[in-house]
Amino acid sequence: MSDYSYEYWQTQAKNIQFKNQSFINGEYRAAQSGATYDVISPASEELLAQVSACDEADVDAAVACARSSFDSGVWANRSPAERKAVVLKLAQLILEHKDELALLETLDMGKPVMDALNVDVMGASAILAWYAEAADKIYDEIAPTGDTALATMTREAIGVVAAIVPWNFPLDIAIWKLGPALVAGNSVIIKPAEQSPHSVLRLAELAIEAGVPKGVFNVVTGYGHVAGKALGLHNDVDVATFTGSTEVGKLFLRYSSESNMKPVWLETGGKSPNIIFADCENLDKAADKAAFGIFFNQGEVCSANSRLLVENSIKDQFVEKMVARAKAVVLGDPLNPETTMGPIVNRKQADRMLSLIEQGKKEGGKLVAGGTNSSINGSSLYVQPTIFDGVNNDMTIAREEIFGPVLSVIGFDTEEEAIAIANDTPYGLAASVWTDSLNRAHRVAKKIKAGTVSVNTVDALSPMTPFGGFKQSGIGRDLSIHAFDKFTQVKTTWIDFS
Ligand code: TXE
Repeated sequence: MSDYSYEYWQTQAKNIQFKNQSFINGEYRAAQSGATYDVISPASEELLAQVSACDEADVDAAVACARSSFDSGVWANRSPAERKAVVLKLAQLILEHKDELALLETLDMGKPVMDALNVDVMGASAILAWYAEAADKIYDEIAPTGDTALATMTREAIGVVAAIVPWNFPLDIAIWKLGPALVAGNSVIIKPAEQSPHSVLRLAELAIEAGVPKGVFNVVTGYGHVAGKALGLHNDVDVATFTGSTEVGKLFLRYSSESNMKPVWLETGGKSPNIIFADCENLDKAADKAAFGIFFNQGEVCSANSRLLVENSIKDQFVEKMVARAKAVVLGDPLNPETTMGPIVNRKQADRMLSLIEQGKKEGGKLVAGGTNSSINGSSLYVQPTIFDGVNNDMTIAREEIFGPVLSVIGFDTEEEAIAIANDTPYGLAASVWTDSLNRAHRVAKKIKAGTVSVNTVDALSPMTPFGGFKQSGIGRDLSIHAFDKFTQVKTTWIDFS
C-alpha cells in the first residue's frame, strides 16, 4: 500500500515554494521589463503564481549566456564520461525530489498527482539516466577509403539548443530534449509552456547542484508568441526543437527561414487510430488499454488513441466494455490519490473540447458516455470521459485533435477498410492494432503511416525507441539514440597520407 494520502499531498501543496523567474547563468532573474503573467490552477481556477513574462531582451540575455558557456568549452570540452557522471547525478536528484516535482506538475497542469509521481517524474529520471549512460558508449565512424587516406566521421555538439515545450508532460518532454542535448555537450535554453513552468524551473536549480556549469542549462519563461518566437527567430540559436500544436510547429519552420536557417525539429499533433479486429481474443485487455489510451492524462496526450476503429461484428460488445471503463474513471481533485482523471489544463482548452463535443452531437455522433463537464472545488474544467459511437471518419470529432478525454468509435468490416480509415488523417504519430493473427499484425503494421505502431498494446514508449511523427505530426524523433541526430552535426575529417 502506498504511504501517500490525500492529506499528505494537501499539506505539501500548502507549503510548496514556486520558482517564478527565469533561470539564466545559474540564477533566477525577473524579466528585464518587470512584467509577469498569471498561472491559474486548473483544479480550482484560482491564481496559483505570477511568473516572469520574458521578452526579446531576456531571450537575448539567455542566448548570449548559453553561447558563451558553449564557446568557453566549460561543458562541451569535458569528456563524455565526465558529462555522464553529472547527468547521472541530476537523474538521482530528480528521484530525491520526486514528491516536490510531482506536486509542481500537478498544481500547474492538473494531472493526478500519483501519475505525475509514478509516470512523469520516475520517467524523467529514467530517461535522463539512459542518456547519461549512452554518453560514453556511442562510437564515431571511419569511411572505407582504402590505404592512402583516413576519413573520420565524428559527431560534434551543435551549440545553442532552444527547446520549446508544452504543458501536458512539462518535465518529461523537457527531459526528452535536455537529456540528449546536454549529454552531447550543448548549451540549452528551455521555454516551458505558460501554464506549466514550475517543474522545469526547479530542475534547472537541481542541474547546478548536480554539477552542470552555470549558463549551460537556462530556462526562459513567458508567452509563446513573445519568448518562444524570439527564440525561433534568434540568429544565435543553432537548433530549435519543439513539441506542441501543428500550427505553431509550422511557425518554427518560418522562423528558421526568416533567420539563420537553423534546423527545426517538430513533434506536433495526432489523431491516432486504435484498430480492434474481431480475431483479438482478449477483448478485456484491449478495452483496458483502449481506455488508458484515451483517458490517461485527461486525454491530453499527443499520441492519444482518439479514434477507436472496431470490426463491426464485435463493435456493440466492445463499446459496452468501453462505456463501463469510462464510468469507472474517478474524476476529481488531482491531489487525491484515488483520482484517476483531473481537470483540463485551462479554460481555453476545456471550452474548445466542449464545443467539439457539441459539434459531434450535431453531426450525428451517438453519445454513449460523458458529454459535458463537472464542477469540482470551484473549477468547471473537469471534462467527463466521453465516448461517441457511430462516428464516421469525415466528422469533425474524427478529424480534429481534441486533446481531451473524447473517444470516437468508428466501425469497419474489412482489413483494407480499417487501414484506409486509419490513414485518412493529416497526422501520423501513433497507431495500435489488436489481433491474434501474426500475419495480420505484420501486414497491418507495415501499411499504417505512423511513427509508432503498437501491436496488442497502446502507446508503446521507451527511452530505447524513437518517438515522432509521419506527415503533419512532425519532423525528427525524440528518444533513443536517434535523438542525438538533432543535437549533433557530422564532421568529415579526411587525412591524405598517400
Ligand atoms: O499549444 P502551443 P497550446 C496541441 C493540442 C492542443 C493545441 C493547442 O491539439 O489542443 O496544441 O495547445 C509555445 N511562437 N498540442 O495552445 O500553442 C507555447 O508557449 C513560438 C499538442 O498549448 O503549440 C508552448 O511553450 N512558440 C502537443 C508551446 O509553444 C509558441 C502538446 C506549445 O504551445 C508560439 C500541446 C509562437 N507563436 C498541445 N505560440 C503535443 N504534440 O504533445 C505558442 N508557443
